[in-house]
Amino acid sequence: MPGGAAASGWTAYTPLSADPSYTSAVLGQDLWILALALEFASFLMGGVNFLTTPLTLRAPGMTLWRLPLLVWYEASGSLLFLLSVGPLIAGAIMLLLDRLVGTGFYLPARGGDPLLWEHLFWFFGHPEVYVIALPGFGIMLEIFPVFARKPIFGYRTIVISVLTADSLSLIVWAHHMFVSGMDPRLATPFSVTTILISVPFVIIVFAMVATLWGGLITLETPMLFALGGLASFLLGGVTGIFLGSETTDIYLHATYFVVAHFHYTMFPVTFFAGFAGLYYWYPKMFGRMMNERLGKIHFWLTFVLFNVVFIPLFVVGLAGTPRRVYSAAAYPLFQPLQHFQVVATVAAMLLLASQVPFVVNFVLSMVRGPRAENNPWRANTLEWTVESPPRHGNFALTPVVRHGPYEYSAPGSALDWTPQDQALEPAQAAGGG
Ligand SMILES: [Cu+2]
Repeated sequence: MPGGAAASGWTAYTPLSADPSYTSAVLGQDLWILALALEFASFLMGGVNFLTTPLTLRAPGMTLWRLPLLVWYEASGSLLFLLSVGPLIAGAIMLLLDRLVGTGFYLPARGGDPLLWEHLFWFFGHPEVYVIALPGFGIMLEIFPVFARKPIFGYRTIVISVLTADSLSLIVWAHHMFVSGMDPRLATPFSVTTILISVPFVIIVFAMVATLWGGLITLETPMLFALGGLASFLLGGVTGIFLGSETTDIYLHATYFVVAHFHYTMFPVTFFAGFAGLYYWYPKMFGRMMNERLGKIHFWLTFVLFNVVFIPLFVVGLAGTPRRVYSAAAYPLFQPLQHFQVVATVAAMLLLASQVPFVVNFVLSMVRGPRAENNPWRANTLEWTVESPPRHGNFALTPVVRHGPYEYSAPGSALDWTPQDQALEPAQAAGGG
């Protein structure tokens, strides 16, 4: 029975991962590839669920243009996953066939092309970044209007922008391959599409800032995390332009600059937006409020330490420090930059430690937190019209939706919010208040 762990890195680049002389005896590599194919096939089924539910099971009156933006962003992320994951699953099966059956999709000796795997991998890999990011953006888009007490700026534009980003993200993948050895003439069109894709994201960020502009902003913990996520993501977006342009990428590609850029895009949309969502919906999930003081301590430590970890990595990357160093022999060359690495390393450990206030807050608030009202943030979306936590089946009666989710501070109304299942007429809203 052959043994051994998978040993071709997280990208499993061919020809190494397909080469029988190197890995034919490594069962772990076969299992790794099989697990990849199965895992993504199961994600696919989850994605179908996230897409079909908002398309087929909306409440009466909930037109597509009245959907909360989180739902739009979840659905468009799922759609993108659906469109991009097929080639990866097929590519993984082809890789297994090369290893086990003796086909030659990726092996030059058998007439194959190792770059094919990189194309299939990144045709999925770039959209996948958005599949991860879009729900995080959706959370921020839910939170900003609530804590600025303003309608969202440019609802339809925000939706159209995300669908545009979805489409464009299917034709940018080779920006991960500028130094792979592909035909350099191919780099230019992929640079152009990559720079183009920043346009819909700039529009989305503009809409977020315009929503905040002039609002009655309050800085509760969910809002702090959403704002911190937006601010950090900007740095990730801007540095992406350097990497999307093939001329600068050739220098930066194999350096720590990419590590820093990647974390400035992914950390904000997963951690900052994820925490924003947890703090925001915690009262609905558990019927109790989290502690604001601990939440704020958690936010500021996370925000400051995150930047202390990753800003130094931009510096060492610009200076040329390679990522993926396999031999200690390369390190003396970069000795003068070591203090940046030390700062980043210590900050990374402190960043982990600074999650303790969150864990304490999350667990203790379940038993000790003050009881949450149905709608502690005075939000419009339907989940806030039911008890906290919701009963089985969520709604006693199916709600009828009467307007969009972000109608805050409507002129002439006494309250500055109107839940989606209540009519918007100012007189009626004033009477109800
Ligand atoms: Cu990409």
